[in-house]
Amino acid sequence: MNMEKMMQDKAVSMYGSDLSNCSNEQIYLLLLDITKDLMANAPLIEGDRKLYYISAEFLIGKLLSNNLLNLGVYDQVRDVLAGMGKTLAEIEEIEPEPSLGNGGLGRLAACFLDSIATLELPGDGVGLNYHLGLFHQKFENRKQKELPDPWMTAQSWLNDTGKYYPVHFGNMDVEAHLKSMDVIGYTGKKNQLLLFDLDTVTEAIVESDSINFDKNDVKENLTLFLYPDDSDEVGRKLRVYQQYFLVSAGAQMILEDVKAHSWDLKNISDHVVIQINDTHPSMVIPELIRLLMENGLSLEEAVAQTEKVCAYTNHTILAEALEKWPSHFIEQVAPQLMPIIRELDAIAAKRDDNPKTRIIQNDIIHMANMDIHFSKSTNGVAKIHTDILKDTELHDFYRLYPEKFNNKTNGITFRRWLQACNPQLTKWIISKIGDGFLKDSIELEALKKYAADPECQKEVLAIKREKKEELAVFLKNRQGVEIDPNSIFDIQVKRLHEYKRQQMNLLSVINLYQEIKNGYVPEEKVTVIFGAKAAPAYILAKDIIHAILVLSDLIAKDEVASKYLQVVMVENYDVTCAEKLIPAADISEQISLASKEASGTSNMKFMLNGAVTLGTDDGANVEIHHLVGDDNIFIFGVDSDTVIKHYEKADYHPQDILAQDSKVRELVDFLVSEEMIALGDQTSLGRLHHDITTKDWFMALIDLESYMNCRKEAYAAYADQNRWAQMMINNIAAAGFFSSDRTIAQYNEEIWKLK
Ligand code: GPW
Repeated sequence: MNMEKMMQDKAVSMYGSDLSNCSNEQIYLLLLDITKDLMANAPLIEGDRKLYYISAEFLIGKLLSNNLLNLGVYDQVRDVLAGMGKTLAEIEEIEPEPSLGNGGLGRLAACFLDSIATLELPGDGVGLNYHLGLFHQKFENRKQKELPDPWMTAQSWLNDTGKYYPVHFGNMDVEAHLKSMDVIGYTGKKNQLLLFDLDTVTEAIVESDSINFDKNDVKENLTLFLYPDDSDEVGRKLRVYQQYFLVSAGAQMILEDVKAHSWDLKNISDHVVIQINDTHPSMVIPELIRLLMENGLSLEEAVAQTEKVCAYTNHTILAEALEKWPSHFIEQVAPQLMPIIRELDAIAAKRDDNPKTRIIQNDIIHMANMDIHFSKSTNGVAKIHTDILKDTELHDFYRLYPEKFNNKTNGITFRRWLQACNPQLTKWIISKIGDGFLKDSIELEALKKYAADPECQKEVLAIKREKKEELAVFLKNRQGVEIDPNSIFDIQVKRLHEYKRQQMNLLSVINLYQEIKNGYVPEEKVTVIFGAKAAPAYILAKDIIHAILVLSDLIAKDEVASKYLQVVMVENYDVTCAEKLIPAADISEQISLASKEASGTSNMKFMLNGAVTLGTDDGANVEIHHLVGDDNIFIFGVDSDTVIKHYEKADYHPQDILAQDSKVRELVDFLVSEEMIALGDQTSLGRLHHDITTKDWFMALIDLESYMNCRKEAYAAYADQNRWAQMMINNIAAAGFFSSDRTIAQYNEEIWKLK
């Protein structure tokens, strides 16, 4: 096809003007139109068995480049734009990023949709269409402020199916309105992302300049935000309304699909598999049973089919993240589910007399327990995570159902996280080993033989340098900060959580700052970059953001320290930002407390783009470590067994470390030093200091010393640029395992069995 002519014709038909006179916004809209047309004509992936990936989040990111790439017209569009003196990146700036996710779980769902379509497996995403997203993060007075994140525009990737499904809540009936987006795979065939919405939702009920709204008015607020504040009861109940809305509409749509194919509902498990993405959509189990019974199946038949249809993915061992709802919530929101949940609880009791595996305990419904009993599969998301589930967290269930447990180490789509965000590196790889790795990622291993080649080392260093310069321009435009591409880019980007230990990174930066003030002259300048949103009700996480922002300014104001050290916190970290930060990173910070990060996925993205990991043996880092070997990674810290024992014995006390180690004491006390308080909020800094010195639940201090040493080693290694480049190439070469195409092939072989 002649892309230039298509674009010209569109310019005339849409604006009555020549393409060369179009603004960037006009070009974006005409490309959106062309791309949507091409996708509308792409064949749907079909088969006699279909997957529904049901999830509260789909963190899909901007779609223009990705869709052009998968349609095979990316290069043509890029060339037409180049002829006009424009880049795709410039045009894509116009596109708003859909705000339909929060973190790794949502981004994983998006990578999976890309791989499912690329492997030509029939599988749709099922979720909700949040009008104002999670929230837009702004920094004000060095603190996080949350604002609505309206992302929907008149023209967008979203299509209206015109379909509605009735959802019956205990106190009202509503109509779920189905919207959809095409999900195009790399071979040009498509699935759908199906998103339910409610027409009566009113954005105007949200206060201006905050994310507050009347949480009682469900008809007006249901799909306003992802994860409404759950620090009070109405907020928690609103989450349950959202969840039931999703699963009830979703299950009805699935049954409609089954009937449209003339498949027999009594054998629905021959034709349908539902992957439950953590516990937010768990109520799909009793809802599906209820609907099957309405369609004539007996309770026994409906339960047996549902247990064969559903599969559950666990993404955490943190007990507080495993959802539990008081039964009176369900009684109020979806009373029709309670008799079924009670039946399921009775069946569970018959299967096991262990009270810990019961679904209802003290009138609280344990969603994960329901998932494990009534799904055919329970999987963890990295080897160590699945092992911990089997051995510790879910051990009672593992004894009951050993055959249900399996591991599916996470993956990332190389289309977005290499080809689209790092065309320079992609081109370089192709020049060395050909383009076979784009279809079969394991072929990246062939790069290994170039790791020691000085010419290749020079080439990858030059590409990294170019990406660092691109990032510098991006941050200057986005946030007005200037960073130095000559410095080491040491990056930690992920949701803010104590277990991820951004506070440990902060303490280590304080150490470097103090050393410089005491006369130490680092060999290389360092730019430490953070990006993280904190849940609005998570006070301590917001205190950590505040401390980072205060330290950032403190260092910037210091004439000597600022020569060698800069701390930047990126505002409103999102997928768009990640696509700029990750290709520019030298060091990938993956420093969670061992055992706590189920997998992590940015670790894989960084590695693929030639950053070297500085991290603990946790989550997928363990597998990265194994693949690259000791020489191509910086690992520190206590291991997961040690951590788990500390929790069992309750014998970790930060006071012990503080009493023994005066240096650590000094670093922690710096949080409430005069210098910090002069720029910061004493209450917030004091609260953080108090927590670290008295609780430190996620043990930042246990690894601080070894982290600081390891970080120094990494900086020293960087100074030897040849050795560093060798590590970079070895990391890229070993990243093939982490393609989500591999992950999805495993889900399909072992759980879904599509095609
Ligand atoms: F708590 N993850 C996430 F397990 O992003 F539900 N949000 C969540 O709510 C949860 C997990 C939940 C992340 C994990 O923290 C991360 O380790 C993992 O890589 C990612 O899910 C995808 O599996």
